[in-house]
Amino acid sequence: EWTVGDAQTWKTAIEAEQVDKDDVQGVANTVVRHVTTTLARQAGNLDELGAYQATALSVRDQLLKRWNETTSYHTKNAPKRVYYLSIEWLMGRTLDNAVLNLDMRNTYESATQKLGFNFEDLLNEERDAALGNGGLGRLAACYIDSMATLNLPGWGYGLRQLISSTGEQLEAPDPWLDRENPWEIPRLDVSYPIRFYGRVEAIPNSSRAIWSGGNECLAVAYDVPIPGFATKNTANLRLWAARPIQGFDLNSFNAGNYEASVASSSDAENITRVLYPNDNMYAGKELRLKQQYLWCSASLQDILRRYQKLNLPWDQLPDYVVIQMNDTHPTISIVELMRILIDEEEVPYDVAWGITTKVFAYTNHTVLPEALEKWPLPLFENLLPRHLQIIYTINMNFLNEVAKRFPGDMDRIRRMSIIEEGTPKFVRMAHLAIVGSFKVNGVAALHSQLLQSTIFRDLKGRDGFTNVTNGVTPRRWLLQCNPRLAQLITDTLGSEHWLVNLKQISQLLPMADNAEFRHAFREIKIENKARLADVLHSELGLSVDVDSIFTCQIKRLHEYKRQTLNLFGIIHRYLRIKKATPQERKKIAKHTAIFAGKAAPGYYIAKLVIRLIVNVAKIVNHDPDVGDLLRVVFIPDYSVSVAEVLIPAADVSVQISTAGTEASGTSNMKLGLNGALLLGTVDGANVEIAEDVGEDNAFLLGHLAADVEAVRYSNSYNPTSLEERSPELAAVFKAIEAGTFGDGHVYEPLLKTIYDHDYYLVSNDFGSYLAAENLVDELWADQEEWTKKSIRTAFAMGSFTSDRSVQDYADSIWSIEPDPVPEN
Ligand code: 6GP
Repeated sequence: EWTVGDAQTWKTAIEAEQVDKDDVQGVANTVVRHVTTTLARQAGNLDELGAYQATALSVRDQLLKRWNETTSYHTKNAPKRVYYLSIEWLMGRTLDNAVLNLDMRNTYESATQKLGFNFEDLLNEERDAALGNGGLGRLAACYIDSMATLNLPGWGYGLRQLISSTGEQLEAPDPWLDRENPWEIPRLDVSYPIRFYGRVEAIPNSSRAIWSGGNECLAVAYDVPIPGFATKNTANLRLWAARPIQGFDLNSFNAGNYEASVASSSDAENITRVLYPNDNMYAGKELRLKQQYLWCSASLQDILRRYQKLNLPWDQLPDYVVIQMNDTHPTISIVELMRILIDEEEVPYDVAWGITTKVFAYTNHTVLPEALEKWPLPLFENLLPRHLQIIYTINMNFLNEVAKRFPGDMDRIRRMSIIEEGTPKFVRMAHLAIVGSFKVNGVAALHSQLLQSTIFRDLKGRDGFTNVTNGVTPRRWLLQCNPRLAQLITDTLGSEHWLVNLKQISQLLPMADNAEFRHAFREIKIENKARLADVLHSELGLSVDVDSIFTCQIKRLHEYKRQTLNLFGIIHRYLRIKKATPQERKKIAKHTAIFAGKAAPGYYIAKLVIRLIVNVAKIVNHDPDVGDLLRVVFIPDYSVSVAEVLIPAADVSVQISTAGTEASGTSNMKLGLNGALLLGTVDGANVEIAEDVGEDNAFLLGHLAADVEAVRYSNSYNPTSLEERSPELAAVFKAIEAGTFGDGHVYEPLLKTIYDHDYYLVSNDFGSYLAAENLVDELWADQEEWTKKSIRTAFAMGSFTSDRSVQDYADSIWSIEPDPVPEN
């Protein structure tokens, strides 16, 4: 197998590099080698950041060996692979996750201890990799963890954004790469040219064309190895960065024009610099389309280059490649594959289309109309002229078929067209994604059903749609964030196998009736709450009572997610406390209401909600009448790492979106897995969660999806006063307007959305929300009962692992098999 040099020398050298997973001294050796060589530092003046970096580099060495073995094994075997295209990858920190997956946590802990450092402190030196905004980006991170763990041959493709503008609450940019990032490997040798703008010349008597001119830049690969849990398999996340084609314009430089000599370089690099900060909201900026095209074109060139090494005809591509599109952001890759096949590989149009539509599958993550991508046609045509031509042909063929099936139904044709008529016209990316994919899926049962009955009603036959309910990785969201609960599960089950087969935790359901187990379970919850309380105290100077009910609503700020309902409930509670007699006060349950999440910079109403939460907290937390009955916490700079501290400490999981709006939700799964009781609407994955944990172990509330439209209509067209819809809410609004929480008029625009129209049914669901909260309080009074329900919740979450989701995709969409790298 050795093609260069002396085989024995290579083998001996590789063996010398092996470190046994229990070899503390061996691990310490590799850490110190990085201290003295890679970092060029001395043992004597090493700080925690340096120690973190050396430790991370040592772990990275382990990952890279496995990564190399996986890559060469798969190259040899050439299995069918899945490529997961996601514009967001919300990875969080890597070190702890990596050592856990490698089963080397104890070894690294001891080794760093012997070198004079506390491993936990080193973990805190790592910056979160925050290449994402919310659910969609974190889902991709959980899925690639599961792909590696399930030994499925697959890669992720994304963008190496340098700055996420949501990095800080105050919208200071988050230059998360300002420290060296040990987890990425620059592959300066893996790069592809990317064209923008330019002109198109048709080639007579063919469907081919030549696209030339315009601007060109390069996409350069950065690889992030992704270890599976308890397997050698290590997947790859390949991120693209834009670079100029020639780094530096020497002519301008020599002519003394220094600005011009660097301009082309920074122009190109700007393409991938920022992460767009919107969640469930489309922005429509040209730079974003550039990002999308650069990422899609580079990924496709990379995928096709790998395929071409097999020397097979193009029509076998779908036997080796399946591309899963995480929402519509990568939809242009459908057209890019067509362009490459037709224009560069000279494949006839119909053959190219037959191949393409067997390669792509599309996951939808939202039914909100404001999130659906549609590009103004002039902008699109200017940037990607050849792609627009191909889209026209795709659309023409598609609409011809529709016309055949529904003769004369012009209305339907207008609704279904990939091009939206008007001034300007728009390219509807979801329509293109559906037409170009062999499978379309939603992310929870209710959501997938709504896709077919509402927004995509006309677009695809029944067998083109399917459902894959979301899941979360139990490695990060239980083992890593809640090690004591993980240990309790392992000890009780007698094995760690549940971590790769989460269904097994259902065997622990009967433990709800075991008093000793309940005690142990509750102790862990209290300890996790104490850990959070410490953080709140040291970071925010706030003291909270660990005996209070910790309610947690942690997600992006969005009107449809209704942080308002929670907040107005808190104000209602505050007013009740203020009025209560000493006798009544004794009956009021203590609450600590925790919010965390970011608002998109331009989302005015969402920012007002944050402002009101923060101002309510200021008043409530310092009001002597309140005592310890109520605390309100807004945690700034929400991140994956913050979530890892919050989730194990939550008693109640607040999931109260207007029914029919939240596609799935995933914090509901993480919180449930850690024993928080669900306080939620009948929406998204709440439906399936409630089904599995049993409705008597959850608190459901609010109008059902089927009724929302009628209530909404009536809010708009047969308006009643707020007082009539909800007297309790009217009282809350009066308190806000009276300036109880500072300038009342500031909140007018927010309150107005509910006075008028109330599109998200806040007033209509408020009574039901308060009633559900009362049930929560009643249950809390009986701690044994509460713990029973908490145990029944946690151990009924076996279906909501991303392993199950990814296996579903592999079986029902991707048709791929595991291909484990042999263990020596
Ligand atoms: C989110 C959905 O809002 C959430 O319900 C779901 O759990 C998550 O995707 C993962 O499927 N959608 C987005 O974050 C988004 O930006 C365009 O959708």
